[in-house]
Amino acid sequence: MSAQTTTLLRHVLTRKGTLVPTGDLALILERVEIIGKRIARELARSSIRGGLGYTGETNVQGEEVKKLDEWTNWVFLDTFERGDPVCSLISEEMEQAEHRTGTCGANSYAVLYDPLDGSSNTDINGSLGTIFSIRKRAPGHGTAVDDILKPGSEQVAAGYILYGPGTQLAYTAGAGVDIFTLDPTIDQFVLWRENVKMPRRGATYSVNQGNITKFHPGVRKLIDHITSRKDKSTSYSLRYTGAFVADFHRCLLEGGLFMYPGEVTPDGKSKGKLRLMYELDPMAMLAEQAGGKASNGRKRLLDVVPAGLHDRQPIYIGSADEVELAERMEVEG
Ligand code: FBP
Repeated sequence: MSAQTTTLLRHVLTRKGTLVPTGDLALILERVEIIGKRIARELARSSIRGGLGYTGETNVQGEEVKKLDEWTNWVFLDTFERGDPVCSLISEEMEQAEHRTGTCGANSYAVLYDPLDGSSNTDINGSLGTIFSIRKRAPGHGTAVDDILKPGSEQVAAGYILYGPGTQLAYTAGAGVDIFTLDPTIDQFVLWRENVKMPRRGATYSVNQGNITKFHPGVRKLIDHITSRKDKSTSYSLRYTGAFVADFHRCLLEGGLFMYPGEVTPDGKSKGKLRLMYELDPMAMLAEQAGGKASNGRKRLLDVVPAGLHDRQPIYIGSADEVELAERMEVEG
């Protein structure tokens, strides 16, 4: 093993300027790392172990639950069984928060997560992800969550794991974005890129264009403009994997724009599909830490006050130039 190899734990313990004490951060990310390895291992063989398909249940989002959605949620609960300093777990797959009252000391945290992002890709061996957000808990909060229902700017750390040809983990704790690759020969997440900077402009956009008639006309105006091919700045290519984590990862490395606009409803309002607290806020923190931007089409995403644990918002995230262009085009009216 080369001396240059920096494992995730070593990196966290030596990182300066983080929003959360490195000791606490190390204890939490050590658990996240285990979760990533358990999920990556299972995804590699779930097709031959009856792990694909649906459970027959419907989740709090009103979506049919995939067996892997349920199993990956269980992996979080199981791995954070002894979760100190984490005392609350909030999941896309659970209506209520799960509290570990035994570990709610003065210095405790909540982990908000989407255990399996891109669920429509599970049965076609497509890219998948896990998204996590870490927030500090206020002392004496008990089982209430008021202290968590705050703007994303109050997160102390965030990240995701991408299950693709390789498994990669990206995180920020307020001191830049770092990416690690799971090296199966030593079963360790090893540092790949440090202090990643998102290019100010990209050449790709990601959107489910099949929904174009449901979006605000500003979205069509934006897409018509960036694909009008008048010059280099209007010659974007469409890339859409069906997994937010994978599309965001491309923006982080190569620039570009991911959007999941609001679907205009008869009352003229538009509500996005993606969930604010455990899908959008963590990615927005990563984007800003890498020099990119994130907006709900009207304002900075990290300033949005959640209406509830499972609140949804439209999202425009990626390179600063493209997000600013989307806002100027009034994509959400
Ligand atoms: P899940 O967390 O349930 O997978 O939902 C999120 C997601 O799958 C994103 O990863 C992806 O970008 C989007 O929904 C795809 O939605 P659609 O199929 O409507 O384009």
